[in-house]
Amino acid sequence: MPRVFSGIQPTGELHLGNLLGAVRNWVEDQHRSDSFYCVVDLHALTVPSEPGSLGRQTMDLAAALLACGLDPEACTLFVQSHVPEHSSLGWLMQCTASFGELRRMTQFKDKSQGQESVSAGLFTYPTLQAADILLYDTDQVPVGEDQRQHIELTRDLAERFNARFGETFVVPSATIPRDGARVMDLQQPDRKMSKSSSTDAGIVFLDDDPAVIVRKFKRAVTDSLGEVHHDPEGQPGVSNLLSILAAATGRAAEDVAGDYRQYGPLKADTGEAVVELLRPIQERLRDLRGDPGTVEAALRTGAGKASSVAAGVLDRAERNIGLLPRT
Ligand code: AQP
Repeated sequence: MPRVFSGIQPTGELHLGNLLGAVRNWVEDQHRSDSFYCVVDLHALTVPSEPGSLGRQTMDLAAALLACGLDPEACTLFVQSHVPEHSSLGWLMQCTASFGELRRMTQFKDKSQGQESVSAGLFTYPTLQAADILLYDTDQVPVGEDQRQHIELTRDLAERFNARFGETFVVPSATIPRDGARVMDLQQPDRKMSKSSSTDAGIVFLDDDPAVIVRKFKRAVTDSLGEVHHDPEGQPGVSNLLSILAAATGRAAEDVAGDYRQYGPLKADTGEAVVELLRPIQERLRDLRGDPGTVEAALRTGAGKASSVAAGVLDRAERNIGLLPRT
């Protein structure tokens, strides 16, 4: 079975982009791969947050992932800081990457823009992400389109390390879905839907009320062309709706476009399809929020399984790079 690894930051509530771009594929992969899914809380430290909120957000995100269908019997779900090997290998990766290649990362440019103070961690976090992936001898990394550049960097670092210090890491590949790979903000369709957007109107959160979801789609920004084509460059708002409807109903966006001539019915049907997609997830999430013991137990088991793999790979990397073995 291929080994799969992916992670998600507890920087806010899970949204439709996270679900369609990544988490839905994780749920499918857990039955056909040896899958490791990680709530990457150390990555969340790279941007400022309310003191004391990170633990709560980590628990809530873990509950949301279980509600989406991750099954602790079928996959390994854990919290990054519970497996200290991530930080240790992160340092080896920092020393493998160059300043120039980190400076080229577009996510760093996006996230640092306009910030008063930018942490060194935000600059180096792709090296910790590389460590996260490489620690599990990962074959495939299911992610949204925005992560493609970071997975390319991970591959480069693995190949460089292997060439300098001998075969150490499996070189992973990204798996990116056809529809839903880049869900755009409903109010600013030229920007990806993101937890940290300044306004909520363009983001569909997993536990938004059905009436709120329908309203957000009704108010989605489109254009004045009055035609329905899947053309992300020319009609970004309309194309985003088509991609979401396609991803929610398992059809191709170009095919869905043929069903519509006006924007109103497209918005209404997309809103309804998303409400139906989220309904069972919301029910499970309500139950899990009232049962923190179940979430904690899943994370405890997951950390144990993850540590046993991570320890072996870190040991291999430390020996190959030449660190003195512990006796
Ligand atoms: N809009 C999106 N469309 C498709 N996929 C997306 N992903 C994120 N946004 C979209 C995918 O979700 C996974 C987890 O991402 P993350 O939350 O760890 O980090 P992110 O990509 O930085 O997501 P956000 O929402 O934009 O968070 P903030 O605002 O904290 O930076 C990844 O596989 C990602 O591709």
